[in-house]
Amino acid sequence: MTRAVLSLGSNLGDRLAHLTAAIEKLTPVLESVSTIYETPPWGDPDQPSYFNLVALVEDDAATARDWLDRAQAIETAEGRVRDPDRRFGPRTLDIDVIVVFDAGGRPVRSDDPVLTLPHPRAHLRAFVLRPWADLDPDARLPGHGRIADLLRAEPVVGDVAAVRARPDLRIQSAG
Ligand code: PH2
Ligand code: MG
Ligand code: MG
Repeated sequence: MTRAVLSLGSNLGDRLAHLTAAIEKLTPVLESVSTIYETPPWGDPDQPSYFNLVALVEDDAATARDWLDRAQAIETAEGRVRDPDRRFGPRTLDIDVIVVFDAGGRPVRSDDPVLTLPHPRAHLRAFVLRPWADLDPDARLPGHGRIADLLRAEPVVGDVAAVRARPDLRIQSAG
């Protein structure tokens, strides 16, 4: 059994529909899913706000690479088009693999630029940490410590107030 923490985001088109479609596709491996948060765009301010959530997934034998391949297949199905000139630009659906835990519960470490694990910027992103804390306030980001502590620390603490829970938005899961 391997487990992964996935960060999902959408800020183009029907944001709720893209997230809903992604969660439906993940249903067979889905352990839990956070509330949706509406979040200001990070890194490239000239774009609409995002809907972000975090999902915990688990599967018998999925490798870290398998989780990335699944994430990218779902992005493609939701019409993701990559703009090489706007690394942090708008997107219909983004699914980032934040951490993978191997069968022994140990975090997988990788410095492969295609899939760096744990995700090298997750500890700086309120839009990842805040929904993750909903699911597991005691969770730890390997190399950085407890999520709850990261949310209170510089430089994230200033961004947390702008990350707004949207409990009015519900993912209607078919499963
Ligand atoms: N993703 C990005 C760039 N900026 N900002 C927010 N709020 N949420 C995101 O998911 C996001 C972003 C690139 O992946
Ligand atoms: Mg991303
Ligand atoms: Mg991505």
